Amino acid sequence: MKPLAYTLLAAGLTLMSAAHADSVQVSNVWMRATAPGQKVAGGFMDLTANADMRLVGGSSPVCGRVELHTMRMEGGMMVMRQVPDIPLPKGQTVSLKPGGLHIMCIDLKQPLKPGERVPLSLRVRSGGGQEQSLQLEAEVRPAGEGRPMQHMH
Ligand SMILES: [Cu+2]
Repeated sequence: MKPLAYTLLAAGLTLMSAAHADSVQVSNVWMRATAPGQKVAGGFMDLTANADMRLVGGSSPVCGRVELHTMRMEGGMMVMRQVPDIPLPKGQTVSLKPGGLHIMCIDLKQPLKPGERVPLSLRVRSGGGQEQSLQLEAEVRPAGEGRPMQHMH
């Protein structure tokens, strides 16, 4: 029995150390389709980190740069601001969604059409300062989808 028990224990430790590496699970990644001539597109997703981490930036081949934005009501108007990073607290799902935190693809090189898939790379930083990049694919969805509500209080 003993050798088997040791083997299982060793395997368990290996799994634990692998699971302990800081990582972020990303799901439901989409970008809003654009009208001709539109130069920016919002991007949205759900992120769940297994340690305290931060989303610090990103890039995509379809646009010049990717910014992190927040949107909220200020004085009765929706105001959008760039933020340096988006905290991803351990074990909590952070949703980037219309009307709230989002990423913004700026200087679009082409219109985004519904149904297309767009490569998107995001940079995340661990508490210790190590950065890693996540290679994702965003689905382009029709512009009307997920439109923020007009009357938020
Ligand atoms: Cu924005």
